[in-house]
Amino acid sequence: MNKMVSMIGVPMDLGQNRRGVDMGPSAMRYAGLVERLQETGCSVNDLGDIEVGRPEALDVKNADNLKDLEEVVTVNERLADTVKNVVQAGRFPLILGGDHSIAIGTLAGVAHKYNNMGVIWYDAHGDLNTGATSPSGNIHGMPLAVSLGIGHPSLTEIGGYKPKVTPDNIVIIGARSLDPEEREYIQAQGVRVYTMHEIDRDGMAAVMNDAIAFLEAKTDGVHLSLDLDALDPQHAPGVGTPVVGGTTYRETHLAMEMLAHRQIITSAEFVEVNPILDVRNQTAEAAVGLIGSLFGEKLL
Ligand code: NNH
Ligand code: MN
Ligand code: MN
Ligand code: MN
Repeated sequence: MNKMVSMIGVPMDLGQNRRGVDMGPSAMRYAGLVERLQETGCSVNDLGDIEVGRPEALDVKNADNLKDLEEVVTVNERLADTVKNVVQAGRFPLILGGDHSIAIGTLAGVAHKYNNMGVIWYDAHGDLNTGATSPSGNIHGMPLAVSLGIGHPSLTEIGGYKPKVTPDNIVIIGARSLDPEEREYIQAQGVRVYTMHEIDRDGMAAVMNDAIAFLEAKTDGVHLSLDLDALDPQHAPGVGTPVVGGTTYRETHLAMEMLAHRQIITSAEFVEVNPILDVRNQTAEAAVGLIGSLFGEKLL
């Protein structure tokens, strides 16, 4: 694992309805993220936050069932640029959200470096919608589709190229809320999905062994996109779209510890932390603990 970390906050809340997720980056910093990383031997460069327009100041539009498309594009172009520079400098990009629409910019910034970028999408949801299939018009339900080159051109072309990833190089872990067209896409493309069923049945260790072996064999870099709503709301209540029946705190730590052990992650983002909906910053604290495990923090 590359321990030269450049941290980027993205206080984005335009990709979904509920305000508050824009405070995610500060909540994670407040929960001691930098110190935690330093304790695990990382050299941390906090680049601060990407500028995001205030909803009150924006002329909010919903054309093509894509809420706030223009500003989401602008922010993601900025993020893609910043992440690209971090990658080119040989450092590890760690992105703090913000809603999950920021994965569009992160992947745009990271994937140009790799020929076969792998992605682990750790999420209760598939995020495979487009304006045409989305039940909500919220762009945070679309970033994986966009990164696969599907959706509105102003999103898929962010960073100046597409696609960022291919369907055979992604794994989704923790899914339990997939929309009908997301299921169709997954089945048609044969996307590897470990739903909560596989996690319950085989255990997180078996699922992670399988996912890591699969990606290790065919990719030259792996991005971890971790949506805190993958965790059960008992363990991560501070998210905008909680779904019961999620992974536990320990299961998710185990997943991070196995990723640390196998050294396959080359970039990561932790998204959807919403302090307004949280209980005493518990979700941000969980995220910080998980990041510690990802960077090799040991229990003994
Ligand atoms: N699938 C729903 C949608 O597209 C919900 C997405 N919500 C998320 N995704 N939090 O991770 O609107
Ligand atoms: Mn998500
Ligand atoms: Mn590439
Ligand atoms: Mn989600």
